[in-house]
Amino acid sequence: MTDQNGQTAIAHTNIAFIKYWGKADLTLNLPTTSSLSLTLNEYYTKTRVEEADEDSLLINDLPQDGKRIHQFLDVLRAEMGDFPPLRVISENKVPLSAGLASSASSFAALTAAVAKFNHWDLSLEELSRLSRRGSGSATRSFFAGFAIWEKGDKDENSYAHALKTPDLPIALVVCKVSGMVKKVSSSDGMRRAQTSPDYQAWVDESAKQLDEMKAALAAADIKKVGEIAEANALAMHNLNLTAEDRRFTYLNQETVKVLEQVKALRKQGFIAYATMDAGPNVKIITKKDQAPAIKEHLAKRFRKIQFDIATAGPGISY
Ligand code: 2P0
Repeated sequence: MTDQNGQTAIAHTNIAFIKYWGKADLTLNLPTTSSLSLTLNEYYTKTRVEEADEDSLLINDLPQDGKRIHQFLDVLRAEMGDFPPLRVISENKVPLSAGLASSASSFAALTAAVAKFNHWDLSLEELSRLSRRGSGSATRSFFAGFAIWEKGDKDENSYAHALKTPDLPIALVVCKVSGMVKKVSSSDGMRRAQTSPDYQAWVDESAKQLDEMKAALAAADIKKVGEIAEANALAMHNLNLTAEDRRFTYLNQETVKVLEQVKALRKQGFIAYATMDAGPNVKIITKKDQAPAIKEHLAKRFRKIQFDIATAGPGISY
């Protein structure tokens, strides 16, 4: 939506099936691995930018410390040319900072809104590249369905693109284990994970898993997609537990109980594979027609956990 004073963009969040968990360059925010994600229909950020006296940030009507946004806007000014101070007004339909990657949709929407506001004529890949400096996972939120963030080795070649796949009846059962704000930021978590003796092995394995994942998606083999995603995620969380520089975990006892049920569901013949991000929530990869039964199975056993069913979502819109 464009009007005389501002510009609005909507970006949906994404869940990585092959994770980004480590940085090769802190300033440019280059990752150690390429990553692959599914954009989700149910969670998104709507961001409006307006000319103002100074850069500021409002999320769901609450004023925020806008330091990270201000720094990112300054990166955009340095890269693309100066523009006036902006008031950033964000409406977030993503549970904040609990491992549902609100920074992905936030920085994607912000990058797109700023670009439109300034009449920059950029491709989705160019927008993706710019958004990386705000948050790595944002690179993948410009595209509908599956996206791959190619790690690259310099500023120019580290961005995401859409991955064409056959029409997959894939769904996620999102288990909101805890709405608590995470104690270890993603950036700090990655830095610590990179001190694990297992880190290089995870990087090497991730490249193989990405190739296998592409093949599984091309074959529309949701079971295989789930198997690879779960192995990649569990290995990522193992890095946190084996960090030399202060081991930690985002997972809690409820997470572990849900993981145990995911295994039980598989024994019953369901397609059900888990992935977790920088928080205790579990996202269960399954087929659309199995998602309601999985949700029901879990809802009976975990009265305090909220469950959602999420499906593939659209790319950026204005
Ligand atoms: C991902 N996560 O691939 C991984 C898996 C969380 C776990 O990307 O430091 O907020 O802003 O580039 O993108 C979350 O990290 O990190 C994330 P920064 P970001 O989705």
